[in-house]
Amino acid sequence: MLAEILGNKQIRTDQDSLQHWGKDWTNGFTVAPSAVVFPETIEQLQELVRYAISADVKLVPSGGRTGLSGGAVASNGEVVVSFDRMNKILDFSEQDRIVTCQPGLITANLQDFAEQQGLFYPVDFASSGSSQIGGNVSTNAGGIKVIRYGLTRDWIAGLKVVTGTGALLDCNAGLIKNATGYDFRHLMIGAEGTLGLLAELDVQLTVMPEPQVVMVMGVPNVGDLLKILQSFNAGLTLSAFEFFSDVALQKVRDHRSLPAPLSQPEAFYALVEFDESANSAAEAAFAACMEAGWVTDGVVSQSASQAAALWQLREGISEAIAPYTPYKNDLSVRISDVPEFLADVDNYVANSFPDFEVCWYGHIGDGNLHLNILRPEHMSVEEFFHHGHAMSPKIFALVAERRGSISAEHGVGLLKRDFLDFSRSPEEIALMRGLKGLFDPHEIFNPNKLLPVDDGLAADKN
Ligand code: 2HG
Ligand code: ZN
Repeated sequence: MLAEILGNKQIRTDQDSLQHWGKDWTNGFTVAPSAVVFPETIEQLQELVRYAISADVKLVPSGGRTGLSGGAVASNGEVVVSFDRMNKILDFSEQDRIVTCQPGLITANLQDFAEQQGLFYPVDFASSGSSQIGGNVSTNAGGIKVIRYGLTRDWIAGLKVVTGTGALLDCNAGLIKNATGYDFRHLMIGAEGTLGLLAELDVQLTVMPEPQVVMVMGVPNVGDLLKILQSFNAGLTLSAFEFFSDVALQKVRDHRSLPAPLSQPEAFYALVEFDESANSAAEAAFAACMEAGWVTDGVVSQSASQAAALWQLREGISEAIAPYTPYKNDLSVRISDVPEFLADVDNYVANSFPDFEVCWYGHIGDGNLHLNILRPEHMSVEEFFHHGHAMSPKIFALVAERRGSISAEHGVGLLKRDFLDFSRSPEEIALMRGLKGLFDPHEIFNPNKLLPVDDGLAADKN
């Protein structure tokens, strides 16, 4: 009985709670957990696992529920394990610059804590005000500063995890050097809650960067974006290199009533961020790009608030297009493959669904494109998703042609589970299954996520 493990206030079974905690930001999946629980200690996590084994109950770990691949959706009577009450900072070592925290800590609270120490936690994205660090670890979250600082994986110095037998593993303990074999820490990062319940995290902080300057440029030809990136990279260290199309800009401007950044619209825009001291190098790169005709105009922030206002143009897009119930995709190819890949996807959509509007944006400096196709007003959500389903294998085939990834940062979850073989080989998937069996022998964690259903059939690629 759950009530033997947890207090009354730590268990909810009312419909509103089940619907609230039983899903993330992904649309289109049934939401039907049997209970939501709110453990507060590692011991309670272990007891929950033992209970799940004995009662044959499945557990769905749940963080800030900002995921976009259905990784935290509970569709079939599972117990949702919310980390909302395991949200504390437990320790900080000034010498090591390591914060030890619980997995439910909100990402923005970690960033604020770092700042209070005069330090910096560099993984950042639009949903950092709601997402939890445990969820970030589970998807190896990327975001807007990867080009300079890397992914969540690069900042996790250690973690504790409760495996599917109830055992507690203490992985790496904040060490810099550790040559004692397989690093289970890295296996848990990006595992989407399929191998264990994260119990504690050691997060590395770094030095605070200089104040940042943001520049937005108008770019008529998407193919020139990489030339612009190269030109900036040659002269300075960028903290971000993002892009968005004019379609995306119009949506975010309408949604937030924002002014146009430039006097004339362009088909695409590049947003770059850099240290204040790199200002003149950035101006020189900008001038070279203008000279070459890759860029037609630009605007540079003169203050932190102007920088934040320019960032809104990029970070507000996802929210602004949500009412269009878009067909969403989060893809990556090598940076050098981006222009051709993007053109191939554009051609495919234009030829197959001429009245669909494509809204491109993303972390182009990482080769990571967010492809959102907007539902036409006259079309029902059902019909549109049906077309989306038909589009997926075609688009993923274009990804696979370039040995790219069908999920760059949002994860596989339920959404892309049946398409995993476009990015991972049968041998890899078999090894993944083997690992799942080792860490979760009773199959209690996050059922049906990440790994394709093992029916012996390959996903339909036609
Ligand atoms: C972003 O970069 C997020 O804005 C969300 O990863 C992307 O909604 C999306 O497609
Ligand atoms: Zn993103």
